[in-house]
Amino acid sequence: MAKYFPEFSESFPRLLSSLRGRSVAVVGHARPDGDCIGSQVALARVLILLGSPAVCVNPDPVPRRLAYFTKGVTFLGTDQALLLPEDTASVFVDCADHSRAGERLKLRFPKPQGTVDHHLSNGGFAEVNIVDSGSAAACEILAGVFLDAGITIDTDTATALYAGIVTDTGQFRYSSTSQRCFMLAGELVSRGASPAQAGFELFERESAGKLRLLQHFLASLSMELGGRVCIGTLKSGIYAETGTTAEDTEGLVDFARCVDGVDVGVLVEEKPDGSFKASLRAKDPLCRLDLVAGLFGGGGHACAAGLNRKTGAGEFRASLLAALEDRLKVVDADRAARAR
Ligand SMILES: [Mn+2]
Repeated sequence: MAKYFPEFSESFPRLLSSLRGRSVAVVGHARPDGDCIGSQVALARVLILLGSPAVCVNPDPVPRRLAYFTKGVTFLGTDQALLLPEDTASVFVDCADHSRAGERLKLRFPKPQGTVDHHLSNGGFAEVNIVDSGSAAACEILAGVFLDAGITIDTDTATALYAGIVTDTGQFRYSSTSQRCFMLAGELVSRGASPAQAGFELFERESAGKLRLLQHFLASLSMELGGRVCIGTLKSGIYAETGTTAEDTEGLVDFARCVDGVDVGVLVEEKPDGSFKASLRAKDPLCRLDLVAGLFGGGGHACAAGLNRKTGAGEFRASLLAALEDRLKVVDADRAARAR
């Protein structure tokens, strides 16, 4: 009996049987986070257990703090993945569409056998789409469908899944955190995942440079739209100056969001070539930041979205604030309607 995801009780076993005996690439997105790495590792470990030679493929290296969660699996970069046998199947995890893994991997795996994802904007680009935007994490979906299908979850798989749930729920705080997250986290702990060890690896191993980066970010913060939007910028060259890398930006935007009265926190990272990346975070899913990011070619979740632009850093701040101002008017109208 499917307890956690009855809607996938037919499709997930169908995905597994389509992969049986085949080599599989479990593909994740660029700049991978805990949910991406956790879901890649967990699915690859289960496929290996079921007899399919599976490897993880990611356009970027595994971040230092997530290496602990990769036991028993191999990660390949894009160049190495292009050398995989022609008939290698693919499953994309935590990716709203397969371009999130980069254009070269999209071309290499044009018609994936499966996707396991929780992004609102995932339109279902694979043969079997295990997509639920009501889930806090791709790891929540995987944990549920594994248990529903009676698949054995060993300690290292449980640990990888737990890491994904704990990161994508903001340590069980974000609005996406449901009773199901706690039930599944409990099942994973009963199978050997250690909240203390996972918490240590994820949140208590920051680099000293991260604190210097945080100082720069906090110094750059400015309140906009009457204190409802808080924006911080990391100037190009800041990584070299502080001895950090792009992975050290993880969590910075939460300092912008967590201020009382702020609806949306923003982190803008400027790059030497004039391109930039923006991360948007909201407290309330009514903000639908996936729609705001979509105006600039990005996407994501209602409370967490992002975008990358090649040019236009100069004008971006004003355009973004105009878009957020429009969005917050809709939010205010929605809130007023709910209060009535
Ligand atoms: Mn995720």
